[in-house]
Amino acid sequence: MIEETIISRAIIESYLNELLESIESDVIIGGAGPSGLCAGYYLAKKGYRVVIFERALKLGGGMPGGGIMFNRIVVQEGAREMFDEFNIRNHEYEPGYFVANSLEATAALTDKALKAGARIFNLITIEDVIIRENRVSGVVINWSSVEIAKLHIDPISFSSKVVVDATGHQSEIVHIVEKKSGGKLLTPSGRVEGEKSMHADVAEQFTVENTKEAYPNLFVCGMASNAVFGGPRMGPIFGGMLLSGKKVAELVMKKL
Ligand code: 48H
Repeated sequence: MIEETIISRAIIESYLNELLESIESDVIIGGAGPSGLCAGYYLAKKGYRVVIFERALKLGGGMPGGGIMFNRIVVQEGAREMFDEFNIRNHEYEPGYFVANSLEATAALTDKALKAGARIFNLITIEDVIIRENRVSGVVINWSSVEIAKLHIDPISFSSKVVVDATGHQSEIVHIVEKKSGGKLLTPSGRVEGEKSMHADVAEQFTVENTKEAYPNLFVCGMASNAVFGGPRMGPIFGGMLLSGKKVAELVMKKL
């Protein structure tokens, strides 16, 4: 006989235990798009306590949508080893251009990050940060449904040694810090420089080069790097996102 109350208890207890264990961690990553998942995987694999908060119901950010809803992505020469690392099947379309199914890529990144030990909480939005002595030391979260319904309900806080903004084009966490720190970011102007128009070749390099600390203890990766440091966009080529996730993991490990 199946008892409904046991199902309820199993879900509530299991989820709350994991949430409680996540109140203090090494790294909080905002956003479970390709760069955030990739960063989470590399950090968790090395034994760091990683917590990822994702606003949406489903993971993958812009990846499952491929290019204009055609569920395919491309990576360039130099990023193909990332496909190998995550066991994402692909083929060389033209020399140097590797194409893969974006749903398989999303599933593979998610599976690897979770199995490496990253704790992923979907349906949760980071709406603020904790700053102590001019350093980011955690995030403030609420249910995404509270945000969507515009309910006046206070959030709760989670602390970590480092925070990674992997929230994509909006670079939401850095924007919060910019607003509340009065423009003291580690960017040329001290503010968010803003994303520029499409230029895939430049953009892919820019993403990786500008994967770095944007405020003490707050790193950016993926599309947030371009938005914060003023680089162009690149369309549905994802090598830069994956390499950026890997790079931010390495930088965070050095910092910790
Ligand atoms: C919790 C949040 C919050 C928040 C947002 O957009 P993403 O896929 O991000 P990246 O940088 O890993 O990948 C970018 C890529 O998908 C892309 O858009 C490309 C390559 N564009 C090129 C172009 O020219 O357009 O994922 C970010 C994730 C999303 O799932 C959001 O829901 C989530 O972050 N998110 N989660 N708290 N405040 N803000």
